[in-house]
Parts: sequence; C-alpha cells; structure tokens
Amino acid sequence: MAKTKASSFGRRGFLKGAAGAAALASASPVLRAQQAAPQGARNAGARPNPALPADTGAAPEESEPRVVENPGSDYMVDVLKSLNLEYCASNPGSTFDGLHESLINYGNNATPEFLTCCHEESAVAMAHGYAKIEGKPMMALIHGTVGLQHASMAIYNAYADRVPIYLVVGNHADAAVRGAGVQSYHSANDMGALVRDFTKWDDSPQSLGAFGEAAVRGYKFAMTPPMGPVLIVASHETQTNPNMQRNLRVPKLTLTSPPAGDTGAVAEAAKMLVNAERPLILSQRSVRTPNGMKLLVELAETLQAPVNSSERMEIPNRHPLAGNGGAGYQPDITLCLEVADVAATARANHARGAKTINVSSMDLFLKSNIQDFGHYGADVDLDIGADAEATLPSLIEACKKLITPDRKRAIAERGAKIAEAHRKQRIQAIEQSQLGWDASPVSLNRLCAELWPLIQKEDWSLVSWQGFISGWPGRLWNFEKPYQYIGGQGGGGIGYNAPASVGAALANKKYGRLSINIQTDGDMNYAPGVLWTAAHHKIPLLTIMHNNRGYHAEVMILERRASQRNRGQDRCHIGTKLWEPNIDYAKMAQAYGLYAQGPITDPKDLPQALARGIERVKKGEPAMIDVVTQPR
Ligand SMILES: Cc1ncc(C[n+]2csc(CCOP(=O)(O)OP(=O)(O)O)c2C)c(N)n1
Repeated sequence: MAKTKASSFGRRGFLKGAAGAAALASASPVLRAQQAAPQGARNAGARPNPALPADTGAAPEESEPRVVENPGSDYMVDVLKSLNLEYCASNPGSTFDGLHESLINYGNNATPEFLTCCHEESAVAMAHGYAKIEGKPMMALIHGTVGLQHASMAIYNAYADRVPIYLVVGNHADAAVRGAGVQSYHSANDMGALVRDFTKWDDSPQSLGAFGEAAVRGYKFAMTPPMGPVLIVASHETQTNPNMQRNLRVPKLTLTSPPAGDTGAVAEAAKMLVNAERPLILSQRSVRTPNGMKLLVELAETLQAPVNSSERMEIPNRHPLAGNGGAGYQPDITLCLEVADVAATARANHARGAKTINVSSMDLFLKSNIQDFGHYGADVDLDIGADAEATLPSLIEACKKLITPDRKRAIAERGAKIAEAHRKQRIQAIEQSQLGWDASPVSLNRLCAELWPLIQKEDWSLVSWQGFISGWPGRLWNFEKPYQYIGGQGGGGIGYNAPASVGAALANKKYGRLSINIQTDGDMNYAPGVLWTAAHHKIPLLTIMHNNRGYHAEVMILERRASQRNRGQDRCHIGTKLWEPNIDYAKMAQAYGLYAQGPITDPKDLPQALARGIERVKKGEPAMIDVVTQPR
C-alpha cells in the first residue's frame, strides 16, 4: 500500500494539483502538522510538501521577499575576497545557496573561483593537496550536516597532516524560520561539533559583523603553526537577509608570525649538537616554505649530520647528507623537527645512552579525543615548543658560533663518511631497480625507472604518496625542489590520494609544472568523480594507475594474521581483492572525459604509453595510463 502511494506521487509530481496535495497531506504527518499551525509560524507550511528535499524540489515561493537588493552573502564575498582565496571547492547544497549565488554573480566567480566537486570528501582533499603545494588554504564550501559528514574524513586527514583548509558550511540556523524536512535534516544547533575533534577552530557567527571577524580570524588560525583546518558556519538567514549595515567594514588580515625557540633552549641544543659524535636530524614537517628547505640544508651542512625524512620534501634526496647516515650509523643525539610521534625514537635513544632534542609546535595546540599525537615523549631530553622552521636560523647561528677549528675537522670527517654511505645506498637502489624488470604484471621499480627519463627535463611535481609504491621515485629520481613531493594522507585515511593529487595539480598549473600521480586502485575507487572535476576544470595531471587489483596493504595484514593462527593464506583474497570483474580504469577515465590508455600489462608498452600521457598533460588536460602492477 505504501509503495503504491509513493509511486502515485511520483507520477503526479509532488507539487501539482489539489488531488496530489490532498493525497500527500494524508500521507505526511509533517505536512498535517504544518497545515494545522498558525500562518506566522509556518514558513515551510506555505510549501505543499515540506518533507520534499529543497535541493530536488521546486524553488521556494512562500514568505521570502520577491527582491533582495543587498543580500548579506555579498558582504561575505567581500570578506572572502579579502583573504585572496583562489578557489572554492564545492558540491552544491541549499544551505549555502545565498553564498553560492553571491560568489558566482556578485563575486564574478573569481577569487575564489568555483570548482565543481562530485563529493565533499574530494572537495576537502583537493584543498589538502592544493595547500601542500601553495602553502595556503583553499576554500571548501560544504552543505550542512550531510555534506559535512561526507567531508569529515578528508578534514581529519588535513588535521593530522597539519595542513590549513578554509571550510565554510551552510546551516539553516534559526529554528523559527527553517523549514521542516530537508532544511531541518541539514541543519544543526552546533554544526562545528560534527568535526570539532579534528578542526583547529570553528565559529558560528550570528550576524554579518560577526561573520567578518570569524572569517578573517579563521584564516589567521589556519595559517598559524601548527596549521590546520578551520570551519566557519554561514547561517542561511545571514546569507539571505538584506545587509542593513551598508558600511560594515572588512576586517584586515594580519598573519601571526610563528613562534621561534627560546634563546636559552636553542643555545643548549646547539651545544649538544656541536659536541655530538653522530648527530641525526629527523625532519617530518619542518619545511613550511621554500626557505625552510634551504635552512634545513644549512643546518645539516653546518653539522654534517644526516637528515632522515620520509614525509614531503624536506631535503633534496641526492644531497650527500640525505638519509640515515648509512647502515651502522648509530646516532648519539637525534634532533627531531616537527615529528608527529617522538616517543619511540626518544625511548630507543635513551636505552643506549643517546639523547633526543625535540623542536615542535605540536604541543602548542592539542586536542583531547583523537590520538594522532601518539605516545608521550617521556625520554626526550630537551623539548623546545616552537615552530621548527622559525627556529632554524637561530639554531644554525648558535651552532656556527660554537664550532671550533678542531670540531670543524671532526665534523668534516664525519660528513665524508656519510656522503660515501649515501653514494653506496644510491648505487644499491639502482641495482635493485633492475629486479623483476620484465615481470608482468609490471614491477613498480620498472614503472618508476621508465618514467624518470621522460620527466627529468620537465619541471615536474610528484603529487602522490610513495608509501604504497615502495618509495621507488625517492630511490631513483632526483628530488630538488620543495614542490616535488607532497607526502601522504596525514591521518592514514585512504581516499585522499586521487583528489589531493588533483588539488595539488591545480596549484601547480599556474607555474606550468608537470604533475605526476602514481595512483593506487583502492584509493581511486572511493570517489572517482574527481576525475571529472579534473577534466571539467582542465587540470593538467598525469595519473598512472598502480593497479594491483586489490587493497594490498590489507592483503598483507590479513595474511600475517592467518599465518599467526596457522591457517594458511589461500583465502586472504576474500574481502581484499578488486577482481572478478577487473576494473577498467581507462574506460572509467574516458567516461569522465579524460584521455586514457590501458590496461598495460607488458612493461615494454610502458615508455610509449607514458610518453603519450605526458604529451596530453603538457597540452593542459588530465590523462590516465592504467598499468597492471605487482602488489608493491
Ligand atoms: C578510509 C579508510 N578506509 C580503510 C582503510 C584501511 N586501509 C588501509 S590501506 C588500505 C588499502 C588501500 O588500497 P590501495 O589504495 O589500492 O593501496 P594498496 O594497499 O593496494 O597498495 C585500506 C583499505 C583506511 N586506512 N582508510
């Protein structure tokens, strides 16, 4: 019976005809209640069906004025423009229709320019990738409640990665005027609560003046180390009501300079480092700006200490001091720079009488629930609560002052040994890259080795994570520039890579860089619609599928567990493999409007296919080459 009713509404159309409205009223308790309510209390009651999703129904007709000359959202756009946000990644939603309209018409769809996204998670992850290239946030405009829930994992990844994202979320905040049905479903008393555990700050301004302050303050907070996503809730009423304060000013943005380490603590650190026999620098996220890399190299060279880093670009990988100092290099002191979890390093050092210095802004901002900060660093010997990049100049200076000619000689000798170990490791990597050269499915070492000669003369940028491809680019290519590698998800949430690579490629576009994404298949399938966004907005990006036909990280984990239980591994493909049927990524990409080729199973076909992909990308469009690969 219920089914018959629903389909008869569908055929008639929800809003047409008295018979339809009467039938609907009898079926809808919400509407019955609305119709019984007094006129003034019935904003949505004026609609024939308040339960009808506003996003899919007819335009509201009821009590809104016919013409609004100076909507509040125009002022919001003035404020957003003052922040110089280049793009606004968004999946549309009626909680921000006022702001949306102002952005495209009043704001002329420029600064920020709309990016049409097929999933809120993609919108935020695109902003994540963009920020890691550009060093500043992209705006992501998100639909209330439902959109924000879709966005939440990507927000979490950015939070754990200490990356700024500028989130604006719509909300029908005023319960007296919001409609029943979808306007209520997509509203919240405390919208920020949905993601508060993993945003740096949120605000729900109740007036335009408050929006101006919140919007500028939010940008400033997002950009102050440790950086992170911030969220401003734009109430629907504030967007759509006329702005009655014509002279409302746009607050000026003044960024906070990041805190540098206190002089005494820095002098102490310098003494420990200069006197060490085998210092090691562990750098995870210390390079915030291009200058950060120069400073890190200067510190390493001053101390002739190796710099170990597996996250983002910290030091050029062919610098003789890049790496762990070689097999057997047992540090007697480790300098940790913006390392997420120093506890294990400090514990191991302490156990063998070595020391640990920590320079990090992480302790300057901490939340309680999410445990991304890891273990407590009980064995750290000197803890400097400061931004590492901002601390490097005084640390370098303090070290230089302490280096006597004797120390200089010893330090230089150490440097020569480290450089030799680095050279050997590089030769070893080249030798290892030959293993399984002719294998089919294609080996990742061959894939990366074939790609390198094709891009090495270009201004390239690797916008995907190396963690699932055994770090082959880092072992074979020459990474020199800060934008040549942006690291991974931050919070380990899969589904980051495909959209983040598109966002990073967009940031690279205006510099004419060739963006390369070596894309795992599991990650691609969370929200492949981002390929359409790349095609629609003409974002040049070469996506090379690392198509190992499964969630291989999980295959390995399950196999280990089965072995531990002595049960064999032959059934570990269940729930972990993406086969039967195999997914045709070239067809998928073509359907979204990309040039694509594949699946490539014979490694001999690689050079030509990759060259063709690069050619298309250099013309300014995204392209995909699907390569069927070894698991790792
Ligand atoms: C949102 C999310 N869901 C699930 C996981 C668990 N997980 C970790 S790695 C992984 C497999 C990823 O597969 P793919 O991207 O193809 O990389 P591969 O492991 O095959 O190299 C999964 C599902 C996760 N980390 N994040």
